[in-house]
Amino acid sequence: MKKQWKTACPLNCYDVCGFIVTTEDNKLISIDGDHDHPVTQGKICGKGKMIKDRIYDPRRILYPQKRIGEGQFVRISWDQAIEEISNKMLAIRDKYGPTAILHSYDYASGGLLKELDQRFFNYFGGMTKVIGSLCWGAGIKAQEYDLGNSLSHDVTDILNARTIIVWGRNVTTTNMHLLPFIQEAKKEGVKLIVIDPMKNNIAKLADMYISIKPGMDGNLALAISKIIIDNNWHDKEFIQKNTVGFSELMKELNSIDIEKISKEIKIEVSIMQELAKTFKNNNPVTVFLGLGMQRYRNGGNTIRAIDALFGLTGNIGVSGGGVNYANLNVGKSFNFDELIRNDLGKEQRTFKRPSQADEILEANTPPIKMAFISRSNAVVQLPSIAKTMKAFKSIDTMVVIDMYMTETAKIADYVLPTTSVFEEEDIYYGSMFHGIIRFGPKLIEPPGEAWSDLKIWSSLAKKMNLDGFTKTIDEYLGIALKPLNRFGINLKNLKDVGQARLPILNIPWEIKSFDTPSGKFEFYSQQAKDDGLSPIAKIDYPEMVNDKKYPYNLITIHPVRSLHSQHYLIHKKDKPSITISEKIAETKELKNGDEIKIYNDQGEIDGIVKINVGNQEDTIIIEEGRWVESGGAVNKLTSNRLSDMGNGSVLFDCTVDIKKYKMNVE
Ligand SMILES: Nc1nc2c(c(=O)[nH]1)N[C@H]1C(S)=C(S)[C@@H](COP(=O)(O)OP(=O)(O)OC[C@H]3O[C@@H](n4cnc5c(=O)[nH]c(N)nc54)[C@H](O)[C@@H]3O)O[C@H]1N2
Ligand SMILES: Nc1nc2c(c(=O)[nH]1)N[C@H]1C(S)=C(S)[C@@H](COP(=O)(O)OP(=O)(O)OC[C@H]3O[C@@H](n4cnc5c(=O)[nH]c(N)nc54)[C@H](O)[C@@H]3O)O[C@H]1N2
Ligand code: SF4
Ligand SMILES: [Mo]
Repeated sequence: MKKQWKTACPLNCYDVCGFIVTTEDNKLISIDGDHDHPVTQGKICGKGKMIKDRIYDPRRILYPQKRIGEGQFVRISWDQAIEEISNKMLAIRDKYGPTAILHSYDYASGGLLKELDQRFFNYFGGMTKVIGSLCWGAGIKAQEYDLGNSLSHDVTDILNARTIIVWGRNVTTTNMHLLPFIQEAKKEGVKLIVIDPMKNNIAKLADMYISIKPGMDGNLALAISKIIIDNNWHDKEFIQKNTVGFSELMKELNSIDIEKISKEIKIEVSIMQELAKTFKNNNPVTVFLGLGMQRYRNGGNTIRAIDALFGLTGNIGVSGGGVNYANLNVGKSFNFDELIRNDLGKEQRTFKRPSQADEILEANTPPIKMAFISRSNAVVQLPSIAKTMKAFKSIDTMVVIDMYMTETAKIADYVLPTTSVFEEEDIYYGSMFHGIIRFGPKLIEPPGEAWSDLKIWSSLAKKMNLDGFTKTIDEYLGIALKPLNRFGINLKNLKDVGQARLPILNIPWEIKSFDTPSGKFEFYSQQAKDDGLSPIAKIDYPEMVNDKKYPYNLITIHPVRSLHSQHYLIHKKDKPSITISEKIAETKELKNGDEIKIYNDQGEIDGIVKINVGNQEDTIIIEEGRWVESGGAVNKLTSNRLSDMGNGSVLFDCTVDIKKYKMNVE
């Protein structure tokens, strides 16, 4: 009999869409949008729909696998897998201590129970774990310095703005459910400004599109701030009552040479003046910050400079304003402390996510003897594939938990097959955008012998006699929801209704009490200074401006058709489009369809030229996520250095050159 279920998209995406899933006799029939979801309102993207193809793909791993040679695996039983892995863990802990075991993970699923992998290692007595982020680390830290937290307005508040700035967020690709709200606001006469090196689809809808040189947004924000102050357009009352460090910021602004910045960032002074005037004539202004623009050496400073612009114009804590970057209070609503029990992991060492390969290779007190990789396709998604491969291959025993033989799984010693979203129960949430959470029931039986991540960790714990892993799923979810009970959200009603709106503020900072040490918005952050950074946002540059060897900036944006590497499993292998500006096309005598190589010291990749009119002149854009075997894996070219703050990545702070090897003769 056909049945319909409410659930959610588990993919690591802004939108965490509401799904209606139809099943019939333990078979998935279709995945559709749920009109009952207040933000996603019945629409979902192709990646969500394609979860079905992933689930039924014949390449799904159905049984535990043990590697017996280069690329060769044999099926083993779960008993054998659990026994051998536990024995190795115990022997390593005895000889070297628990920090000789690395737990490297990312956030591939929005399921709450997925965090229990950390509980496992804490009950084990510790581990080496990864901190920081490939994704948004620098910007999060920046907002913590300025505001004490990174919070977004309820998306409907966009209608109260008079200007919307989409600053480096590729809305139509990465956050498609923001688009209808922008369109509605536009109909009401709200002005849309887009600042991005790429003339993307949201830029094409804008009233004003500003093409900026990559990594230079902070300098633009400071230049606009200076113009605003020179014209006396700043919000003196907000500054006086709610901020600290304005005079120090003023000193930095006074030293700025607007003409020089204009040349460096490739934006005319008149455009900067027009932008500045918007903050006077068309307030309140709200900004949707993307994550791409902080994946540079100076990424944190960039976000601090933009925060400062919004602080000095009083666009923080007001309806229609806001510096929308992340929405961390979503994740902070749950009782993760009790779920994860970090207090129990007595011996802990940390590696930084982006640079973990270097740290694995350098570690000797103790060395890394074993690694667990879960919720991540690290080989493809970490910067510098060559370094990642070298580091992982240097580890005696590597265990990967995944549903597919990814290029990370292929070099593992044990590959453990896990269940997919509809084969297990969980609660789904995301800290990037909205505060609607959903319960996802188990809808179908897992294929073969796939086990949920939780069952894998619980079985390992049982084998090693670690207590703390005997609770039921309901008990774990109950613990997570405890802080929400007083707001009427508990597991029973979440299961009954299917979704709940978290009690987070629609307008963050409305009462002007900030989570900083001073309780105010901090233009000047003593914490930043104590961390060895500039206490205020300053003129700063990405690493690539110093690179004289390779002339072009390479930005490797998130793919339209895939959630990172995940959907490339299904897509037919094709060469990536390499999007270039008109100027590059002219200089290198390239036209659409030509086959080219882009390269730097680290490697090269092939692709097909696509010219995008309006793109920043020296910038090349390729989508990330392609697998190494299909030839377009962009992290062959990226660097694993760290950004200025928050242990963020510098994935976009990358330079390359171009070689043509085949002309398009059409
Ligand atoms: N389809 C799809 N959607 C996704 C994902 C996916 O893989 N596929 N991934 C999800 C995840 S994990 C994340 S983190 C988000 C990321 O969401 P976004 O931040 O929107 O996406 P990115 O591709 O990281 O960044 C892309 C935008 O930043 C611009 N950009 C790059 N450098 C600069 C710069 O220096 N200045 C400015 N102003 N702009 C710059 C690019 O041109 C592009 O428009 O998307 C989520 N949504
Ligand atoms: N060059 C470049 N590189 C980038 C980026 C970029 O913009 N440019 N973006 C970065 C960003 S923002 C991010 S967030 C990272 C993402 O990096 P990853 O999270 O490593 O990327 P995915 O390709 O989504 O890989 C997730 C893997 O987890 C598996 N998986 C899915 N669900 C589960 C589950 O429930 N349990 C387990 N055990 N496994 C599961 C999937 O099958 C898949 O193989 O990539 C980063 N890398
Ligand atoms: S990938 Fe994002 S937009 Fe697509 S269905 Fe999932 S949550 Fe929605
Ligand atoms: Mo991300």
